[in-house]
Amino acid sequence: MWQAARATLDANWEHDHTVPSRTLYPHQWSWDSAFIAIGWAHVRPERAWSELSSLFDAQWRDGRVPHIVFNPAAPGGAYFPGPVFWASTEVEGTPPVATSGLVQPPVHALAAWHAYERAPSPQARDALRRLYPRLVAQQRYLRVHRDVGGAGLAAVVHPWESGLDNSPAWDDPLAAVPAEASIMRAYRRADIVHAAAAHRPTDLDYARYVAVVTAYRAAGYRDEGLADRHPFLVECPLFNAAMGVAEHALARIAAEVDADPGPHREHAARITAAVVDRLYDPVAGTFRPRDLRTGRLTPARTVLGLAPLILPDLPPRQVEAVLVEATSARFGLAERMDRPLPSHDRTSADFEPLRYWRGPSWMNVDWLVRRGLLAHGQDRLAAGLRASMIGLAETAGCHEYFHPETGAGLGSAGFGWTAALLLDVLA
Ligand code: 9WN
Repeated sequence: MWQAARATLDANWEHDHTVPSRTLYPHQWSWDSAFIAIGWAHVRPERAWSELSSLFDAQWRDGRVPHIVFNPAAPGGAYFPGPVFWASTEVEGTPPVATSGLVQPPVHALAAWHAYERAPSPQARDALRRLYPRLVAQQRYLRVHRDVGGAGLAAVVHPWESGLDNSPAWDDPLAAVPAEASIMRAYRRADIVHAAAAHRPTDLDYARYVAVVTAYRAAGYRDEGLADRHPFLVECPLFNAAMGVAEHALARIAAEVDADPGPHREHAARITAAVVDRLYDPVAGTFRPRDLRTGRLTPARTVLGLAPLILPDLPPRQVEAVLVEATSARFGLAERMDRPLPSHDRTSADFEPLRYWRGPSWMNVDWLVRRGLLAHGQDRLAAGLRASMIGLAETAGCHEYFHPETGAGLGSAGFGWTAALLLDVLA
């Protein structure tokens, strides 16, 4: 399995970064690169640093790290929406390379710290030192420009920013986005050439995705005044938990590169308090995204609700609640798991075992939840989840996602973060 995972990373390596998959995703993706760097640290540490630094070379002047960095050598039309659609190079303060204008969950500081811990060396410390101010700028962008709700959390302005694109968590806020027929006719999806349409978001989802980007792009991807004009604004538990964990990781990195960890500890404490205050639903006993257009928590109970467990300073009451939710019939976490961890409540009527983030099991979410379990001393549950992750790859290979009942491989074969995180749990 180690060799197969390593071979997958090698096959997806592209001069200075790793593509998520050769078929579906021929460019560089932001949070994929973070997870992938953790895997590279085990086998070729210099590639872990190349992975992260090539991504941050595309950082915008305002600090945002784009969710896609386009490879100019990839064939045009290989991915939709491509560079022409985003038109990033027409915007001031952007790098010469074409990128998207959105971000993804900020798991990069955590990844950089893990990559360093797994393969410490003078070269790695230099790479960490160079990355540190860029990671700080990434956090500052989210803290300052994206605090649309004014409570110390970052808002995502598009479902793609959550990384869990078509999660049922976004159904309510997305339903309010107009998706005119004209938009639906103006583009051709590339994803359903490579993957079964039944395993991907629907055409209506795509129409709305395009409509939301179009609104953001029309405003030059500026964040001022989002609350008054933008059709999709949500505070996501996973995204904000990642932002909090990033500050914990930055405190450790700061200590290693002779910077001051103090401000990072302060930011971390504030983010955890805001995640609990804004996103914890005491009635349901889980975390939910807050829709800033309505002010309400969104109704679906998805795996996003478990993500705040990665915060090492999550208060005991919320830790307990997440454990109850995770071990319930909805998610089935156990010391011996009989089925994989699903991305959505498997008892819910809209659970779809084949469709992307609406049911299937994903290795990166497993890895984050496992980290959270370890952070809170739940070693036996963490071991159960680790065994489940290994079992998935053992039977199905390094697929993009997995059937949440049978464990069959779904989406793209030879998927980067599956291989990388498998290496990490095997090590
Ligand atoms: C849109 C690359 C990315 C992941 C996301 C996943 C999927 C893209 C798409 O693929 O999103 O960003 O085209 O579906 O949802 O989490 O980073 O692997």
